[in-house]
Amino acid sequence: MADVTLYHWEPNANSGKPMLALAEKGVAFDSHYTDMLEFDQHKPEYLAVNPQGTIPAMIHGDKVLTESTAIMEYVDEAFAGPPLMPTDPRDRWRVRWWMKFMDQWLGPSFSMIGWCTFVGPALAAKPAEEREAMIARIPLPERRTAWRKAMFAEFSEAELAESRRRIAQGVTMIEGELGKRAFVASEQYSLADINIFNSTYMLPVGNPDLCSPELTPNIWRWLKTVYRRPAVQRTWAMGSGRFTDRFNAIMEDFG
Ligand SMILES: N[C@@H](CCC(=O)N[C@@H](CS)C(=O)NCC(=O)O)C(=O)O
Repeated sequence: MADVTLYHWEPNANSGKPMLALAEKGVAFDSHYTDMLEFDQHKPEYLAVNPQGTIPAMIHGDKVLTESTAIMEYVDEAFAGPPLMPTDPRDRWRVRWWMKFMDQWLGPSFSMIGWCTFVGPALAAKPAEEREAMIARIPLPERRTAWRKAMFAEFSEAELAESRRRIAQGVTMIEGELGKRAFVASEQYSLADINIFNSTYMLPVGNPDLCSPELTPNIWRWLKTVYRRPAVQRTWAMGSGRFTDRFNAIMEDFG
């Protein structure tokens, strides 16, 4: 046992990043499912691990590690197993370029649309005072703002339109890269693929107008290849299936 504990939600977005990296490396970990919709990430037990109140967080021995992309890089360097960074400097640059692009520019747009279409509505049935109390417990002011917008449907049309624009542009860019090589950043599977896959596998479900075998054949090939990796299958078995079941069904239909 590698003495690793991971606090995570479903195997997608930021939580899915260290989950998939650990699985690729063959590192067993103690899984703490932290239910975002129950606001487990703002409860005192979790704030004692990560005072910022965001998931994921990983404990390795006596070290507490936060920030999903930085955790993946740590996992790749700290454990044996197949390397998740290429060796060529330009390929390594490309991995870092895409992870920065995802974390700073495209990922937040996927997140905004997800919060608006899934997270907010999932909590809408709770009385307004209960939702206010949940918001009051959030440690970071910017997260309080985001949660308020999600829970009270306050994202503006302009914000949503910008997120949709970024997602459409991001899909075009990823499709272009995957036309040049087997994986996003190099000929080998890397942290960039893990990062991008976690935010894009729902595209065929939520945005069939942007991502389909006909519209984005390169993304489709890559989605199928990544989906079939044993590490992905093992990791997805750890989730509730809330998101992944719908993608599984599409993969079965289209093969
Ligand atoms: N930059 C952080 C962001 C973490 C983050 O925002 N995680 C989301 C889940 S994908 C979260 O904790 N949301 C719940 C909240 O903000 O209360 C990372 O990459 O780890």
